[in-house]
Amino acid sequence: VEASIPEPQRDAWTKHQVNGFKNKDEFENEMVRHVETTLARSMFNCDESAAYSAASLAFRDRLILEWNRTQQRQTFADSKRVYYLSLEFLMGRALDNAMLNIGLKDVAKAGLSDLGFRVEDIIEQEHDAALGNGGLGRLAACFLDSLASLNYPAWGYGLRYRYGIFKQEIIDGYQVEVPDYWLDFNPWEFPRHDVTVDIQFYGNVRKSQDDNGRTTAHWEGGEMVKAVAYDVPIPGYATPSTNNLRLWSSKAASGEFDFQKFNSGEYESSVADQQRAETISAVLYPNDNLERGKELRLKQQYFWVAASLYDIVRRFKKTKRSWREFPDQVAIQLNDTHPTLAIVELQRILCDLEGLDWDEAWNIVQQTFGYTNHTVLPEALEKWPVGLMQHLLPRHLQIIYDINLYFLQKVERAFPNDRDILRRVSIIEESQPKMVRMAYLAIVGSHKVNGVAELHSDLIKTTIFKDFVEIFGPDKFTNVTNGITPRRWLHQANPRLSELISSKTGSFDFLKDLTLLNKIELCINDKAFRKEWAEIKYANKVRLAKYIKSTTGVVVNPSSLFDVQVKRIHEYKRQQMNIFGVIHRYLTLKALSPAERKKQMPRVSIFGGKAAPGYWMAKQIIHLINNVGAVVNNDPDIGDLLKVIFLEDYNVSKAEMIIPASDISEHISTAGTEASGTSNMKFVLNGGLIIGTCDGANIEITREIGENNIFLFGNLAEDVEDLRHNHTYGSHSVDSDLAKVFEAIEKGTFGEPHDFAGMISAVRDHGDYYLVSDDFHSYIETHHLVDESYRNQDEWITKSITSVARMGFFSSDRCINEYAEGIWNIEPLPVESKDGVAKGE
Ligand code: GFP
Ligand code: GFP
Repeated sequence: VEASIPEPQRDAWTKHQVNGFKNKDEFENEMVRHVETTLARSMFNCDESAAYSAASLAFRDRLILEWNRTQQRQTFADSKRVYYLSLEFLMGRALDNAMLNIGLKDVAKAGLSDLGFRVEDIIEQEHDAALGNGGLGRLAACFLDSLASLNYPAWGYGLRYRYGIFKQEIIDGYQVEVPDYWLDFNPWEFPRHDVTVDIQFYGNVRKSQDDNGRTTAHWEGGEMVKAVAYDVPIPGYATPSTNNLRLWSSKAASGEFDFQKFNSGEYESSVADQQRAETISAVLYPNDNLERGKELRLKQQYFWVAASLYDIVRRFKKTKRSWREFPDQVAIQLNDTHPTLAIVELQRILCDLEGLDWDEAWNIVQQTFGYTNHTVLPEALEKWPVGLMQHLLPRHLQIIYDINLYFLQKVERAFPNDRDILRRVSIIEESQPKMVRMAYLAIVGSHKVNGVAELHSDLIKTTIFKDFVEIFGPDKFTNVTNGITPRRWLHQANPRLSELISSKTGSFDFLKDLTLLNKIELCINDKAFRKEWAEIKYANKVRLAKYIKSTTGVVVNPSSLFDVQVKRIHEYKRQQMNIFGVIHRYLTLKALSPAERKKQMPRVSIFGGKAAPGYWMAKQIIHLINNVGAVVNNDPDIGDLLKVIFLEDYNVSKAEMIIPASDISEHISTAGTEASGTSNMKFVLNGGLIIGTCDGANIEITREIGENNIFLFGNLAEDVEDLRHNHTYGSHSVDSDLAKVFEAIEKGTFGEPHDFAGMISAVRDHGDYYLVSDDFHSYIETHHLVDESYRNQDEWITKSITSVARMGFFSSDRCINEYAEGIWNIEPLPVESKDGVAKGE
């Protein structure tokens, strides 16, 4: 492209080339220009919201210049790219992240100050981009940050939901869901009205034969919907590399509005078409770890996958390479089974549209895809009714049948004497109705399958995917332990701690190589360092205490032990055990004499998290937490000894404030249920200790930081099956302390007991699937240990510093490098700066 521009024109373009601001003066220039022109305001009516808009536009302009250069560099280099397909990208706020990654926060701070604003206030104006439920979506966001920071040529592909995850309000102790309309003003996206794809649904399949007897399938008729691309630039840290997150939005294929229909009097039906099309990208499904099997969800999945593959294939075709080279140029990672239809779609493109043989096409498909599993919970494994698939995607169902046929033939040859294996591993479940098992399809169509922490990767090999390990061999299955980006989860969330660490390690290099954190262990006896360390934690707690006061009215003492559990509300994550433990603590305190009480360690129990709107039990847990708070926080016998707080509408930006303020945080899932967890990593990285079960990444965290620095409790994953069996067939009595907790609830101590009958009977009468009673004693004992440890502040700080020092492994940079080498086979694209020096190394 470049070579084809004639010299004189090229000179004109070059002469007027736009350069981003580099200093305070230029930044202020940009600010004022945006206020006065883009926003049509002036110094007399520029409030904080307008200042946020202008500052964001100034940074956005800078980002897009680097974005353009990065994309051009990648196109010319023509090297392999990775595409991360995820239905969720839980990005949070962008301005602070952009300032820090570009390295111009100080410039912005000074510039804003000149214009009469505090940078912290301006950052607070931004609405979170909340296009995700929880861990899976936030992991995708951390991966984008690492991919760009490490200079990998990588794109994310997702959906541009008009409504992200709902906003949570707590009214009379209950969760109420309010729509999150976040797109009113979003300076971080670039609409690409020229990048559109027509997506087909429904219709039927016709087969034709050519002269050579070759059959071709033609998918005809049905309905068209248009996908429009929106690009979100993703800046790397301390490198000019700026990658792309492309989000698709749905529109009626006929354009805005069908005038033919309008003129013929069908006004309403013309509007209805438009609305039906736009519904596809309207909402993020608010379920985590539960699949509901709704048609619209399947439509979302195909819409996004088809648009993304069209785009990927189009880009590949520009290189004029042969199809055989596709897997050398393209790696596609499936974030969970949600994008599994991409496997079928690529096979369809290659066979039906490009005319490749089945085997050749299938070879390409398998080499291209990798699949990441995030859960072993059966209720979260996706299955789609065959009838629905037939109706919505008739050609895809045929291809799935063929994939399954060839796969089962292979299995039959390998295991001639095992009839049952065919039934077990079939992509089609012979149930009523028949179902397509998406995880099996993902395994069969990928060259690598990975879990997200060691225990989880072992579990998938020995339980849900056991047969597939037999069939494909163990090498197809691998582990990549999750990680988090230290840019957001240390540098941005805890600037003072980041600064302190840099003063001891000599630079901010640890943000690019987190293993450098180990240098701070050498300062473990440095008095001034330890003092500053403790002061930072205290200041973060003061900030959270202020926030608690302003949002809930409850006054908490920042010297108390802050105990935090923030994450989606789910029985397997066991917030119910936590609140039962809090009630136990309350009852114990009440039973003490005033003199004895004074000796107890004051606690603040902080909860936050959303419940899926249809998940009744999770909502009851929220209700109980709030009711317990209402009683405990107003009990004059208790005072500062115990406060119970539920923070409304937990999201990424709140996490950035809450996590640095925690002394102890809870990661207490039933062993074997939490695939990894990533907030455990964030808390430890910010100097908080954790209490947890031997589950997910807790195990590897323990290995890295040492057993003395973590509070582990509870039954092990290997014992869970037997315990559950005993609950059902043996005698099962509730732990005696827990029984007292139930008694208090049933007496009405925390409001209408009837409301919590379901929570209690799940444990007492329905088999206690999540082993709350089995683990309760050890949970309570371990909390006593936490209290005792916290009394010895000196030792506590030693644990805190030691833990942070040993967290290097949990950077998402390590994680992305493992994917790049072990699954994607891609290399970073070095960046040459103008003076010829490689940057971003
Ligand atoms: C991408 C970007 C374009 C850019 C080209 C080449 O296009 O803006 O001009 O790369 O640098 F979107 P595709 O790869 O999507 O064609
Ligand atoms: C899921 C798993 C978590 C895991 C994340 C990221 O999270 O254990 O850490 O994926 O791999 F459950 P949710 O989306 O369910 O929060």
